[in-house]
Amino acid sequence: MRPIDLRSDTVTTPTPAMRKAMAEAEVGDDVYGEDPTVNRLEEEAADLLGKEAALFVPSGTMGNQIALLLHTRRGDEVWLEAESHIYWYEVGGLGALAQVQPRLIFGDKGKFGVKDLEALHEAPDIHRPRPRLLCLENTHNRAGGVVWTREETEEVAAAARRLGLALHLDGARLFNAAVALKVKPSHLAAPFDTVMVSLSKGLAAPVGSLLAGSRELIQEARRWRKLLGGGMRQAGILAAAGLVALREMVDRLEEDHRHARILAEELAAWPGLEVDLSTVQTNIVKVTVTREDLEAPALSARFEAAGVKVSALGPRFIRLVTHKDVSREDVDEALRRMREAYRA
Ligand code: TLP
Repeated sequence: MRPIDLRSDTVTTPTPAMRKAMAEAEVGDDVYGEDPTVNRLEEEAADLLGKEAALFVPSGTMGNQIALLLHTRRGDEVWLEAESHIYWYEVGGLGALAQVQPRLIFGDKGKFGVKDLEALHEAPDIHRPRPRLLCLENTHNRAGGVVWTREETEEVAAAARRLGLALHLDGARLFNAAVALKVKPSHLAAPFDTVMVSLSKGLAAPVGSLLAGSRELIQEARRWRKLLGGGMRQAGILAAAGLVALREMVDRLEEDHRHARILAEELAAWPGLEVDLSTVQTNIVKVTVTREDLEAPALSARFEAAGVKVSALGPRFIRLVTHKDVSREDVDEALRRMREAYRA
C-alpha cells in the first residue's frame, strides 16, 4: 500500500520538467555571482515580488534568519505573532543568531490588528530594548493556512511604520495566499521591506527559498548568507528547478486548496474532531482532537498504520497539508483509510 503523505507540502518531489531543467542547467560559481541560472531566478523572483533584488538561499529558515540579522542589532526587540514559524520552528535562531528578544502578539487565527500593535508600544526608555522589526506570516502555518489580505497587512504595516519598525514577511506560502485571493504576489509583498518565499513547498522544487528586498538590503543579505554557510557554488542546478517552480507551479495551487477543503469538510463532521472551516483557506487543515480517550500523536500513529501520514503538532493538534503529489483520488482514498482507522 502506497502511503498518502499529508504531513507537509515540503514532501513534494520535483516534476519531470524540473529534472530536465536541472540536467541541462547552465551553471557557474554563484559565490562569484557567476551562475547565470541563479541570477535569472533571482531576477524573476524579484520581479514577481515587486522588489529590486532577491537572493537564492538554501532554506526558508535561512531566509528568515538573514532578515532578522539585516533589520536588527543584538538586544533589539522583534514583534511577532505567538504561533509564528520564526518563533516556533527556527531552532531558537532569534536568540542564537540575531540575538534579539521576541515580543509576542497573541493573534486571532494567526492575525492581529493595529490595536494589538499599539498596545505593545512603550515610550523609549533606557531600561527597554529597542523595538526594531515586525514579522508577519502569510499564509499562517500553525493557524491552518490562514491568509492575510493586502488591506489587512497594509493597515498593520502602516501602524508598524508609525512605531518605527521595519517589516519582514515570512511568505513561505505566499503563492498560496496570492492564488487564494486571486492577486499578484507583489501586491501582498508591497508593504514589506523584505519578503521570504519558498520554492520547496507547494511549488515542488527540491531545495530553496528566496529573500527579496531593496538592492542595498539584498547586497548585505549576500554577506550574511556567506557567513551562515549558505554561499553555494554551481547552485544553478537547483535554481533551474526553482525557475520551473515559479513559472509553472503557481496556478495549480488552487487544486491543493480544493483538496484541503474536501478533507476539512469531512473531518469536521467526525465526532471527537473539530475543524474551524473558516481557517481552511489554502492547503492546510488544522484539526483539533477533542475526544478525551485519544491524543493527537496516538491518532496520527493510527492513521499512519492505515497508510496516511499526518503531522501531530501538539497534544491535540493534527495538521494535514495537500500538495501536488496528492491527487483527487488520493484525497478520497486517504479519507477512506482514515475513516476506517478512526472508527476502529
Ligand atoms: N515549515 C515546515 C516545518 O518547519 C514546520 C512545514 O512542514 O510546514 N516559514 C514557514 C511559515 C514555514 O512553514 C516553514 C517550513 C519555514 C518558514 C521554513 O522553511 P524551510 O523548511 O525551508 O527552512
